[in-house]
Amino acid sequence: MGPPHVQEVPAVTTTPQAVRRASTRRSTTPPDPARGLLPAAEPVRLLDPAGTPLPARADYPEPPAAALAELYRRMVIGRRFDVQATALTKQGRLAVYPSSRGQEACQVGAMLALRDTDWVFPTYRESMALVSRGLDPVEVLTLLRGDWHCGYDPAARRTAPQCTPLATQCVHAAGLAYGEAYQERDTVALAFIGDGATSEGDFHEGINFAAVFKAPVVYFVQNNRYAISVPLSRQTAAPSLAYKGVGYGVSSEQVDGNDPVAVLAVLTRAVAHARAGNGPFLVEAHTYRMEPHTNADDATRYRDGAEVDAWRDRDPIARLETYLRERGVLDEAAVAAVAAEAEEYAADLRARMNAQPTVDPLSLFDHVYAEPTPQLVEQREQVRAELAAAEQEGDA
Ligand SMILES: Cc1ncc(C[n+]2csc(CCOP(=O)(O)OP(=O)(O)O)c2C)c(N)n1
Ligand SMILES: [Mg+2]
Repeated sequence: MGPPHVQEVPAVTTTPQAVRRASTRRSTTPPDPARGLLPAAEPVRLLDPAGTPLPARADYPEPPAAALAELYRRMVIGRRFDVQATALTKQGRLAVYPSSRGQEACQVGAMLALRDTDWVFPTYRESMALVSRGLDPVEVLTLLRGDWHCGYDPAARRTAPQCTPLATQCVHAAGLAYGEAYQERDTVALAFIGDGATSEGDFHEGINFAAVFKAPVVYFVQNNRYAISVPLSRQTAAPSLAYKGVGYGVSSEQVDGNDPVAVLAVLTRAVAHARAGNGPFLVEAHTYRMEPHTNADDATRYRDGAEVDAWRDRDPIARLETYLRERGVLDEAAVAAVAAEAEEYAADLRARMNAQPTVDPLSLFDHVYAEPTPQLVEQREQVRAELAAAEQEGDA
């Protein structure tokens, strides 16, 4: 018996032509429409969890040593930034901070795979990625400090505001990328998205639009295994989130998100695919957020310490450091220099965040409507009068 897709020849078809037709049917395997779209069965990995290199792969060449050294440097600084930002929430300097500790390979790898002229569409989780892109950390934290604007100039930095409404950035990225391609510029847009947010309609609408119109977008799913307290097993029955691309005709891959070398290699290929005009690419990185969802969350209520400890053993920075020391790319002095640079970075951030921001309370009413409503005009006047009275009291 042939494979199930080969049709049986009906008994009545005995003419030579029919026999020829039947034999042609037998020898032709129908083309697989999902060929080239499916992710690897196992996440791509170039280093094992201890930092030992795995056999080289022709499909994902290892990035040059200089790029890996820079990846290491930015990951160390990125983690120090993250620790500092978390401390600032405890000191009342930040309203809220969603940490991405443990996800450094994804945060930094994504930025290194892009050109400065490419666009980034981040979520609230991507502060580390943005500072690693070279944005001023005080500007990046402005929104989380409670200001009404995102702190940096999105057009100048080619970085959209950090998005809190889940998955909306997927649609924005598709539109921006389509517009850039339409104007014959080879810009790529990279949209970050979490595992939970791939259940949102905007993810599906964005990726479908990008696929149909061949918009150069890389959808980068950081699967950190939780959407606040909802574990992946309650989120999806898909074999891997990367499979969500295949149904839309989008090339997809999955990667070990705690293997910095593999993350950079896979994203480099994904970005090249999009830039070459082949349409979007979906990458799922398997990773883990080591900290609670934000400083306002208590993660011990929904996951146990043993799980967190198991992921601590897969630390992406230690993994890359071991590998680069082994290869002679890093030595004791280089590691110490990077650590010192990270401390200086944190000290500067601390000093600037501890300075009292000058905020005009009346700016709360700006940019709400082009024409303020009568209620807003009245409320603004109330606040103005209260501020004036408080100032007079202070003077008296
Ligand atoms: C449209 C929308 N629904 C719900 C929320 C509330 N919310 C904020 S973060 C979050 C979990 C998202 O999880 P995931 O996509 O896995 O990203 P992660 O926070 O793990 O990076 C939820 C449900 C929201 N911000 N926007
Ligand atoms: Mg998540």
